[in-house]
Amino acid sequence: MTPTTRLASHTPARWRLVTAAIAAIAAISGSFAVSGLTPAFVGEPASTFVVDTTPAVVVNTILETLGPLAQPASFLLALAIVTALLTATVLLALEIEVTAEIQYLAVPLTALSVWLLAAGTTGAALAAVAPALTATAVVGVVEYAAAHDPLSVRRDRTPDRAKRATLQAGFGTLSLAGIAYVAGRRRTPDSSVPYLEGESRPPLGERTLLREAESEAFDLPDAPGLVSEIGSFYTVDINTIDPIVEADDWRLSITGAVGDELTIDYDELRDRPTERFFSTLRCVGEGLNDREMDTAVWTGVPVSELLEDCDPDSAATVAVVHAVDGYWNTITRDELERSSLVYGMNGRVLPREHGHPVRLIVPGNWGEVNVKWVTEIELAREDRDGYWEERGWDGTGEVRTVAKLWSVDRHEDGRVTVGGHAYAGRRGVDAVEVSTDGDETWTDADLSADLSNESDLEAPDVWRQWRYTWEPPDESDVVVRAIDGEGRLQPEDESGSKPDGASGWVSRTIRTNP
Ligand SMILES: Nc1nc2c(c(=O)[nH]1)N[C@H]1C(S)=C(S)[C@@H](COP(=O)(O)O)O[C@H]1N2
Ligand SMILES: [Mo]
Repeated sequence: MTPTTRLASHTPARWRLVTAAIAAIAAISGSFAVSGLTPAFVGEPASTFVVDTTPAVVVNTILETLGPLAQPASFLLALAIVTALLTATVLLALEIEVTAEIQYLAVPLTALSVWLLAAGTTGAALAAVAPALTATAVVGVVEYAAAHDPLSVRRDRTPDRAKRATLQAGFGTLSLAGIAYVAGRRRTPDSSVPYLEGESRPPLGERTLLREAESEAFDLPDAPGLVSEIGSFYTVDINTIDPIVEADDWRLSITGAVGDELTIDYDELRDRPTERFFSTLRCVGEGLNDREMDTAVWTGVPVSELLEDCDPDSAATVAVVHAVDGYWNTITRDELERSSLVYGMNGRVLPREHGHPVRLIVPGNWGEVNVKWVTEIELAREDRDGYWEERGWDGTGEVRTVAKLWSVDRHEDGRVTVGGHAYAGRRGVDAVEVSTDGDETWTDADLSADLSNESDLEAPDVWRQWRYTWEPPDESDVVVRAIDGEGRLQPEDESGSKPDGASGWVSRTIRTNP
């Protein structure tokens, strides 16, 4: 029996599934090659979906168990969802061809449906052509091979050529994925951001602060200086792919309980009086000795400067700060009055991952209130839960005092230098004490200069480094604790980070010959 048409769909059902899956991967690769990690990438809506629909308890458990791996894990889950959706779409096209018995029908159907899916979810019609084309190419190649397969018509033989074509399409797609990865990385907006004022170095004010930080810093192996480099400065946010907001499109509104609402654009913000200052950020979700704590020189405008123009209601005791990514948080009116809207970081334009073009910096409070990609400051008369407060955290207030042990430096003469960073928000750090006998006796560590007086800010908020050198016996139990500027000792009782930040003293056993 010789059929008059030889449909690709005469291949067994499992090969159609394999073909569809390969087409799906080709589509994702094509999309990434053209769009990179931007909102036009087909993976983006799925990752937003994953973030938005994962219940709070699950998010918290994942964050606690996976820590820094939580973000890549949720991205992989998003990619798996897109792969499944695209596979189903292409498979449907192939099955329709089988049912309709119209040769090559799956080719236009794939093109149309993949495009619709990509364009519909990302909203980027033009960029959606890429995944549609790559998926269609895979289906087309397999169809063609099957149509010219003399064996596929014989029931007792597997359709070898179609099978081979499917495998080849698979390998082809793998190499496409490799090329797409390289191309897509290039399309992903560069994080090596330009300096403010478009010069080849930081502007004078920022340069002075950066130089001061550099000259005062201890050189502690494995630990940052007094200012963290962009790129190694930690990032925490609810997005798997960060929003891209062009400075020209950015607006900030001050709304709610104000006499006159105010909307300001990027140029208008940059025309306002500028201040530059050190400020340390620390995430409330951070483990006691973890590294979600960093310091930068920020450049921006005091929020009080803008509030003067909009006549806030005297009963407006809080401000709800909103962002492009749907994130929001609430701070008190006092905290708002001493916050800044910053557009510069370490003398550079504020990078995308830290909230480009403008974020809020609230000196002394936990990281979560330092809203990135800020769009609206809504004054209100009553307190309201923020994004993380709705999820059981209590991390909008002042940071806890902490001394980190991040650096262990073994010298050739047998002595050891331990060191790290201590931070107590606006209270400042007065001393760091070290015990090398597990909490029996305590000695003052060396402290790096207090940089807070260098900033333009009235309420400085900056960490200090500490270090201590001694000649240990074979093994010593090192414990560190900070004393804040109000003379208060860092509390010893241990607690995890949820809901209001990890507590306890960092300790570590140091062996001379590890
Ligand atoms: N828009 C927005 N702002 C945000 C977040 C977010 O998810 N979305 N995360 C907050 C949290 S939890 C922290 S700790 C800080 C981290 O700032 P960084 O990424 O610049 O270090 O940003 C805060 N601002
Ligand atoms: Mo955070």
